[in-house]
Amino acid sequence: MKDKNYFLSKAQENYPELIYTDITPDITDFTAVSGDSIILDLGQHAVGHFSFSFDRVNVFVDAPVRLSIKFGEDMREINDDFSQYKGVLSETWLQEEIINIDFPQRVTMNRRFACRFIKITVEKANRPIKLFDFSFRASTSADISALSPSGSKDDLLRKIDNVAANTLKECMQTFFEDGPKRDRRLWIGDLRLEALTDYYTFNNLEIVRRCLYLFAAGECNKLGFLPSFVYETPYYHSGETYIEDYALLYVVAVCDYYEHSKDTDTLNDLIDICKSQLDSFYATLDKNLIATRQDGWFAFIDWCPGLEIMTSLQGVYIYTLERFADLLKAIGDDDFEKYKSILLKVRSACRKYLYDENKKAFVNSLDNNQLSVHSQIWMILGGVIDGEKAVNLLSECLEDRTAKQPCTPYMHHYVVEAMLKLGLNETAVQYIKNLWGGMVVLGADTFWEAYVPDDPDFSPYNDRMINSLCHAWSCTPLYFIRKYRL
Ligand code: RAM
Repeated sequence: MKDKNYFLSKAQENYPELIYTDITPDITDFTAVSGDSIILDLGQHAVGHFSFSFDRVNVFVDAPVRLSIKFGEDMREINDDFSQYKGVLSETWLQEEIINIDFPQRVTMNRRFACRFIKITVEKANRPIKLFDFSFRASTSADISALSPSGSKDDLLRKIDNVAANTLKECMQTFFEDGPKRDRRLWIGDLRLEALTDYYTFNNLEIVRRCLYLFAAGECNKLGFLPSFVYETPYYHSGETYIEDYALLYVVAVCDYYEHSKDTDTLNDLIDICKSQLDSFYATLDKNLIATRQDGWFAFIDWCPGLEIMTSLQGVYIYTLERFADLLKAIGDDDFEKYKSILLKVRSACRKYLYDENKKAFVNSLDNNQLSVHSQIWMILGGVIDGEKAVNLLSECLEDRTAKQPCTPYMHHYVVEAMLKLGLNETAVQYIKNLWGGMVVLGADTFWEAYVPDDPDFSPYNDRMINSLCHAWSCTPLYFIRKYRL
């Protein structure tokens, strides 16, 4: 019987092994009095536990010593004043600890941190103290020895490839985390992109299977959709948020996995869940086969303020239908005809109801007549429009300053995918160089959760300090570079 316990036991069978590395920062010791501070540089982004030794200098310590220890994914974060934080997510994600140490000892901090830089400030020491033997025990389930060179002849693309591989490596722990600083959980949208990139880097299929099974064990909502995230640590907990586009992308992640691995056992375990996600979505369509808003309903698409998402969501649906129908055909499943025929009907409904002939774009009342890059991209990816018409639409909307533009590398991923689908390889290369290359030029060791070149302070959460600077969904340029040999 394939129930929650079965799926959780399969997830457990695929528990990946963590690989540990001890990193020693550039500075070996630090003699200090109250008010002194020091910044350690690990020389790379790392996820793990920090430890150091503490002793007196001459006179015994006299009283407990108080340190504040701040972890920054970059130097900007180290210099930020966390007391000024005004974002919408909890400030407890900001990585700063106050610790009191009673007497000379080796200190290993309990909590896991994601950082490249560590700033230690001596808040109070009654006598001079010495801190030394700094060490950071980093973990990942990515086997770096499995990584082949990028193969690109282009210097910047090779750098981008390298930063992307680091990003994925850092997010690969005992499951695919969205960000090792925040939210440290498994989201479907991130999983799909991490898995794709994993196939071209570490090829750790265990972790992909584990994550697919963790969602299979999730509690569906009233509409029948999988949760958009699950927690894995310290015990399994199915998330409370339901995102329809993510539920669909779960199906795509299964298709990607099967295409890459040809693992029929896992596919057989998950195929009914895939069908149920598409059937649940079908139930939300109106008589014209266009999706309708539901109670307790949420679609993500991108963190773009004020973005209307109905057309994009419909595009994600057709994109998923197409991938799933192809999969069913490949494995000889009798339901192939059913999904294929829905696909064709829904696609023509989109042409009829979502496209504006005058504006020559997918602009409609369902989205309050908003023009967005997102809608155009998802209609292209859904095969609603193609050829020269699609090529023109794509370049016009990207240049149109009145159109809503993508805000996250997650959405930029799908822009690049659309370009490559239309055969615009050179345009895709330029786009990757501008976007991900822009972060490289700004010194990124890993790719950021959000990046808007004209607005360096952009945050989906109303404060840049909480942004994750090593974010799973940003690792995909590597996938494009390697798959398409850019
Ligand atoms: C944020 C995270 C995560 C993403 C969701 C929708 O909380 O960045 O990666 O999948 O949004």
